[in-house]
Amino acid sequence: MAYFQSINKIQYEGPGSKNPLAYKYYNPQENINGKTMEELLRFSVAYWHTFTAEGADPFGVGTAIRPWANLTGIDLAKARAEASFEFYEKLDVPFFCFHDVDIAPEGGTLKESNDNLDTIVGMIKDYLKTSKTKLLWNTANMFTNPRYVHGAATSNSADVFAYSAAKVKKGLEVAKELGSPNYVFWGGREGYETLLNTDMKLEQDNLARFFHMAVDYAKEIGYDGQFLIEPKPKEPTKHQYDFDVATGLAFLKTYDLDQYFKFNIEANHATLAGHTFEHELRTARINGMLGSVDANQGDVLLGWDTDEFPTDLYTTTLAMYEILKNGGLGKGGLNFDAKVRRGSFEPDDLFEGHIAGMDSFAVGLKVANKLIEDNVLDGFIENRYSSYTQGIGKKIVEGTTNFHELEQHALGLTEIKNQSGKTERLRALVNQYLLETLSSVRV
Ligand code: XUL
Ligand code: CO
Repeated sequence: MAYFQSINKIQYEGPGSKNPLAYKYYNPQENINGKTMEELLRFSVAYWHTFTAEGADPFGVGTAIRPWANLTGIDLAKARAEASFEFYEKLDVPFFCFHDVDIAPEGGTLKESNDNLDTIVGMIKDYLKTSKTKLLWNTANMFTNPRYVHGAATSNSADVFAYSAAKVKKGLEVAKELGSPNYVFWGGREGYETLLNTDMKLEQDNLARFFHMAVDYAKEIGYDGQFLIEPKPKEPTKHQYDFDVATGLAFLKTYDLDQYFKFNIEANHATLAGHTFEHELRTARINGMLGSVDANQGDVLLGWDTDEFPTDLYTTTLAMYEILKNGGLGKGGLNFDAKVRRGSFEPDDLFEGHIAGMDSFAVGLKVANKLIEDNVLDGFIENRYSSYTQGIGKKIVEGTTNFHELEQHALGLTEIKNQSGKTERLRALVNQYLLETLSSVRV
């Protein structure tokens, strides 16, 4: 059965096209430096926003019109799974991601929930045999059910800790069964509301114990996917322990976990932490910890996670710059952890949202590639730090000097010459590259 009957396979029609259901810039087979756009961008559909969510917000019920809306329970789950593969094929997208509860309803007991999960995982496994679209990552939802009111691995209740362990154990088995290259940990309620009732040290120690047990279990069952931590500073808890990449990295290093994990960086989480998206990507990249990306955008006027489809070309350019400088995303991808607005309730909007996001990242890729090819920023940066390539600077970098020698050097200085950082010139250059790329692809 077709769920999106009026929609044909989305084709690349080029920038001249006015067809809302066509790619204008994302041309999957286009070659960028020896790799196709499809290989470099590794787009993924987030199951929860696209097939499970119904457009509810804290003030109102769902508005979404969905072709599976008349169904309930496991039949609804089966219809969504069926529809999802039709959607991936029509969009021609290589990956998808899910939480356990997105794909199958929770039962009255853990055993019933696992049985429901097995039913849908079995269906997905069959689809994967013939579908070009593969699983990018899966994860366990440990934040929706009331049992997680005080957290999962950081809950004050050892029973909740155990229940959470059982969920991740099952999640790792599913990841192995479906050949998932990554497994994600987003600490949904791993944080606190008030320090007045919180043993922060025990909670963080327990979180680390939980991660070590997950690493051990993956080894035990022979699951070799990449483990990813997804930082977020707040929401739903007031303070989340995985605040941002730097905090996450300190945590991983403190508990000897850094060799087992990388980061899944989400644009809107970066901005909630008071950082730019590219700051988080750069922090992960320079530490060899950039694993995957949740590609969305926030709203500068709103202080919460709005999970919008990414359309800001300046940001997609700077993000793709970091990703290309990282040598790509390896096993990771660009997952659209993004939802259409509540007012965009028609099924077509699901396609148009993804097309907008994919085209925006395709433009970002082209511009970033050109910036790197022409050595625009690297050349400038290299020159800016040239004082470290000779004389006393070289000695600092090589670790062959000390405070005595540096003092002598300073005493001998008659003047210190600084150069302009040229922020405005560089920003204007990025604009120029953006506009030139856009005009050169216009047919
Ligand atoms: C929540 C969020 C999650 C994770 C997966 O803000 O980003 O959907 O991506 O649990
Ligand atoms: Co996310």
